[in-house]
Amino acid sequence: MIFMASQTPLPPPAGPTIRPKEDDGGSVVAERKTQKTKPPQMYQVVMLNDDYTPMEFVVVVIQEFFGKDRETATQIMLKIHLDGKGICGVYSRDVAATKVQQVQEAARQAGHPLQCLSEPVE
Ligand code: TYC
Repeated sequence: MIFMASQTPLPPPAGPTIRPKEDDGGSVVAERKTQKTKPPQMYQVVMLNDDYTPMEFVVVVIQEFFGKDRETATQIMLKIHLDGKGICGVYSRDVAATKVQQVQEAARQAGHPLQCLSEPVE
């Protein structure tokens, strides 16, 4: 059976920590401990299509809050328009939550029903 990687492989575990330890005979013994820290869970901000928010508004929001240039923002907007949803960016949990709030507030102020959410990356 062939398994496909669904995300970037984890970095190799950090090298062992070698800590000198006194044994009963007074000699020094090196003790190995493999580091177990995992990279943090990342979150993707997903924007949803609707029938009312103007395309131009979505493009500007993607440029402003997700740091995309106009061409990239337009491609993302069109993908959302055609597929129903699309990923605007991937961030740590708190940053993703802030992006969602910023988009929701901008949409609310402009009177558009634009929706977005954040979800853990696979
Ligand atoms: N479907 C909208 C329209 O035709 C445009 C749109 C694109 C709205 C992306 C929301 O996330 C969205 N005006």
